[in-house]
Amino acid sequence: MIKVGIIGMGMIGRAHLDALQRIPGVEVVAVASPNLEDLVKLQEGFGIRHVFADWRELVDCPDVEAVHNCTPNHLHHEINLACISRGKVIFSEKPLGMDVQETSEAAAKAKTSSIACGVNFCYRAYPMVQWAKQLIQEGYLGEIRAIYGHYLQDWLMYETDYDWRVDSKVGGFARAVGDIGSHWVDLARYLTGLEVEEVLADTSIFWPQRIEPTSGQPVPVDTEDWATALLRFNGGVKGNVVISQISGGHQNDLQIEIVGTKRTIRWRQEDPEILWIGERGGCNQIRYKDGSAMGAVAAKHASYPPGHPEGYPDCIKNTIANFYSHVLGQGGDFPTFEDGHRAMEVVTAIIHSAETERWTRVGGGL
Ligand code: NAI
Ligand code: SOE
Repeated sequence: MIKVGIIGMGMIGRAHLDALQRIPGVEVVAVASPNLEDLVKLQEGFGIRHVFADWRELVDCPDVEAVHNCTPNHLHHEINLACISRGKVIFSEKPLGMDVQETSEAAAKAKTSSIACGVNFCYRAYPMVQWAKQLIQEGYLGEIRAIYGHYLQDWLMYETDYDWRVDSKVGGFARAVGDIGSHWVDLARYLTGLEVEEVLADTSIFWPQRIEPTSGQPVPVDTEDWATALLRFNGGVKGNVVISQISGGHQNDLQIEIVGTKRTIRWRQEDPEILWIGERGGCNQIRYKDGSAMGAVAAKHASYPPGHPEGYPDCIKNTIANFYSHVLGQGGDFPTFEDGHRAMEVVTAIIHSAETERWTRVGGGL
């Protein structure tokens, strides 16, 4: 059994705990978060050996072999590097760091270390995304011409909506683009194997101040609610993406459409069991998850039979299962720190392009 510790027990830390309990060969032995009272409830409820108020104690705990970093963004880098330096497996939440300086350092350290280092770009691991990737690799779409889509949310649409992500010191200089745009970019890269080379972007802060709930007072906001970006991928492939956290009615609406010379496919996170296939003169199709008909890799990501819907907790579980399959030497396709750095390079170029109102080249990886 690989002994795992989770740092940060908010929304996603609990999702990691849930996922880890569904994966053979791993055992959660420790959790860390500032609120010890909550942790004690988790300890009793799930039989977790150690609880720590300070993440450093968890990283130093000799019982812990692998760490899941589920803290707010400003803590990702320090914790990830502490794990690598202690030889502990690290699975970090996204974004990998606050800026490209941090993400390039983390990716470089991960590359030269023998430690497994993963980042939770979880949307890759839905069965229908896996199947879409397989279809693209087999040439079912023909040559790729364009990639476009959006990632829209509405949970920050009012002036009274507030979260640590709004504060650039905690969330980073890019909010909507870093928080959710990074997922879209990762998915585009993962599905097609293409890299974004240049961007031309426009961003908006629709709420230059928001009401901070603890004080009830307005505070200035310096992170974007919105971005539109034209993208140039390598090989002349065109793209565009709309990223918004103020679009009423869109809760977690990530959509990606890929146009090839033969066919087009579309996948949408809020209807994850469906893949739309468009074909001129070919009766467009809506295809549903069915492990028996999708090919071995995609089928491995479907834990239940057709007609038994799987969703967000399952894609987290699949992502983490793939990571531990790699850790256990059984092979496993998972998002690496290099992927985390690549996504941050695109995020940075989008914000820079909006500031300068110019086409901006994206850094070229490590
Ligand atoms: P959250 O605000 O719900 O939870 C953050 C947790 O970290 C809280 O329990 C908080 O007490 C804890 N924390 C704060 N300071 C800490 C410290 N010094 N040491 C230990 N714990 C500390 O936030 P949420 O939504 O869980 O997000 C956390 C991270 O996960 C973010 O980086 C976010 O981008 C990422 N995330 C990724 C998702 C994905 O789909 N891959 C989904 C949701 C979040
Ligand atoms: C909030 O915007 C959030 O939880 C992001 O932090 C996640 O990465 C995304 O998957 C869902 O929305």
